[in-house]
Amino acid sequence: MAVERTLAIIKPDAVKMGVSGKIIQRIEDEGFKIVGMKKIWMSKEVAKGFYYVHKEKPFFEALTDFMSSGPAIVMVLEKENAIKDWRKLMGATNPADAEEGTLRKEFGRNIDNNAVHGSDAPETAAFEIGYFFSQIELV
Ligand code: RTP
Ligand code: MG
Repeated sequence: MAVERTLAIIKPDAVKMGVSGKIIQRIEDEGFKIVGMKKIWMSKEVAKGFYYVHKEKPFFEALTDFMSSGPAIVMVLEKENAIKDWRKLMGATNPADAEEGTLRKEFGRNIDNNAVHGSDAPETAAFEIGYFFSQIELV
């Protein structure tokens, strides 16, 4: 299996709830190396650019309002099979469907406030990492 990098976000709901530390601990416990991390408050425009693949979806406005509603923590995680393994640790998009032991089960409140984000494929990971990080910020 190849060592991969993925883009993870602790979304504004989880940062506001004060559970960032717990989520970061889980990330390290599960064997991910944090190679980049920063706290940012996305503007609406930045949020729209990040989720542009969803621009035609009915939830686009609500999603980008939410993502720009407060500070978030963006991270680059590295590990073998990082993309799939991080999605697995996050759990299903809707916390109501998320398995026991996943972050969205524990910290997500509903489909709009679901605590964490993860890239869904190597191409999206490359785009999303480059969207928030320059090469010298990844160590
Ligand atoms: P994310 O991109 O945030 O990691 O979430 P995801 O891959 O699990 O889900 P995605 O399909 O990419 O959707 C992005 C975010 O939009 C909201 N959403 N709402 N009402 C709906 O049917 C619906 N579908 C998606 C969720 O907040 C989701 O995280
Ligand atoms: Mg997605």
